[in-house]
Amino acid sequence: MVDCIFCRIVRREAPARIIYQDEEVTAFHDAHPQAPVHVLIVPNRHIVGIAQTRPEDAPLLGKMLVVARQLAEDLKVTDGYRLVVNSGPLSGQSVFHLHLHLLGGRPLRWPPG
Ligand code: DGP
Repeated sequence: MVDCIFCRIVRREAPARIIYQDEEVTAFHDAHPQAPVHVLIVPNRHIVGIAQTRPEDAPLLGKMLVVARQLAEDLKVTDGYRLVVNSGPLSGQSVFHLHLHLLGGRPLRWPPG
């Protein structure tokens, strides 16, 4: 069993505001929100990051996007939201369990920093 904060959130051993969970993915509010809506969608299975995924993970990755789209609707940010995956230390990835950020509820500048 991997000792990882997001694994512990998935197993409900660490506190988090979980807003969606099924047998494959869990979504919860980010502890340090960068926008009025900032949700993380993670696979329940420990995967270090997008760089460590395999072709067989395509359905799981698709599922994460589908859940993000549905949450964007549920959280009423369909007028503008952004989905982000940081990969590797130069990107700012700080938690090494794959996660998709859903950010919305404010104007989002481009390019990101
Ligand atoms: P990244 O920089 O892409 O690795 O994003 C990690 C995000 O995870 C960051 O926005 C803060 C969030 N985060 C870190 N630890 C926790 C935690 O224990 N609970 C929750 N809800 N979010 C966390």
